[in-house]
Amino acid sequence: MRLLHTADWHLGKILKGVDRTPEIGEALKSLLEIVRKERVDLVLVSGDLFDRPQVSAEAEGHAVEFFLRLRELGVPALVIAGNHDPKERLEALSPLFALAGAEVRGRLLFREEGGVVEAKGLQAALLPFVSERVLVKRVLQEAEERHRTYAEAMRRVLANLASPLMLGHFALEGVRPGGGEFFFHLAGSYAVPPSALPLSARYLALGHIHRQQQVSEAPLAWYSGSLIQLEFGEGEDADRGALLVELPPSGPARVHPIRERWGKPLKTFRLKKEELDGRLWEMERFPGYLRLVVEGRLSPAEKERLYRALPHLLAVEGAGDLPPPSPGGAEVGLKEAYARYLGERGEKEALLERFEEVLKEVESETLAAGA
Ligand SMILES: [Mn+2]
Repeated sequence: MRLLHTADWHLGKILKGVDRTPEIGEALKSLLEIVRKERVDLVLVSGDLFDRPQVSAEAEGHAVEFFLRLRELGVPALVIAGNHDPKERLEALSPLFALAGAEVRGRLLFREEGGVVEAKGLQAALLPFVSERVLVKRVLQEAEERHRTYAEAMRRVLANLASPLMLGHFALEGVRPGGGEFFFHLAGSYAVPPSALPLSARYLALGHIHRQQQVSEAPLAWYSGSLIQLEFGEGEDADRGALLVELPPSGPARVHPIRERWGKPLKTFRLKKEELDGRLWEMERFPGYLRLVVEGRLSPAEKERLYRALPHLLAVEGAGDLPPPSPGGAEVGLKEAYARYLGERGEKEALLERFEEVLKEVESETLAAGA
C-alpha cells in the first residue's frame, strides 16, 4: 500500500499583502501528478488545509478541486483539521467531501464515537487539533502543571485511538521548528512527549510543524512539512514538500521524502545602509519575495526608492528594533517570545500592547478561578 502524506497547505495565506493561494494551488496540482505517477492508494492530509477561519472562494476552490481530482483518480483521502482550519465548517461539509471519497474530521472523536475509521482495509485514527484550552483546566495555575496535564491528556487520547495508521495535528517535544510555529517552541509551550505515541502504530502522519522531519523511529512518525515556504522566518533551506510512504502487508513502513521547492522562495537580506546600493543587483535577481533588514535609519524616501527598485520587496525593517533570537531556543517570557514572533512576521507594537492586555486579563481570571 502506498500513501501520500501531506499537511500544512495554508490555502488563503496572505503574506504582507501578497496572496500565496495561487502558489499553493500549483503545488496541489503537482501533488496530484505525484499521486497519479506513483500509483498512490491513499492520501493523508494532516491538518491546516486553510490558513484562517474565513478564506477566499479561490482558496476553497483549490481544496474542492483537489479532492474532486483525487476522486477521478480513484484515490480516497483521510483529512483532519489543524489549528488554523475552520473546524466546524469542515465538519459541516464532511458529508459532501465523503461523496468525493474524502473522510474529513473536524473535531476529536474517541474510538467509541468513531475516531478510528477503515480505509483500504486499514484501521486509521483521525486526531484533529485539540485546543490546549479544552484539555487543560484553567484552575491549574502553575505553568508546569498545565503542561503536564496537557501531555497526560494527549497521552490518553493517543492510547484510546491507537491504530496501525494515525493522523495527528500537534507539536511533538524535541521537534525542530519550521519558523511559523516557533513561538510555541520558544515559550516552552504545549507539546506531546514522544513516549505518548502508541507503539502499535505503524505510521504516524503528523502536521503542524512546517519543517519536514522524522520525529520518532519506533513508532515511525514524520511531519511532512508545508507545501511552500509560508513565512520569512521559515528557513529557506528547510526541508518541506510531501512524503511517499510504503506500507507493506507486514514489516516496517518505508518513507521516501519528496523535497520539492514549490512556490516562490522567501529571503531576508540583512545589510548595512552603506551596502544597499552595492547589493541591489543581487536582490533584483532573486526570484522570490524579499525582506530587507537594514542596520541604520532609513528615511521614508529611501524606503520608497527601494520599494520602487525592487517590485518583490515586501518589507523593510530596521535592525535592532527587536532583540535577536536567542541561540538554542532557550526559554523566554511570553511577552518577549511574542515580540520576536511579531518581529518575524513584520507586525509590531499595536498587537504587542493588545497581547499584554489579554495576558493581564488571563492572569487575573486564572487567579480568580483558583481562589
Ligand atoms: Mn500549519
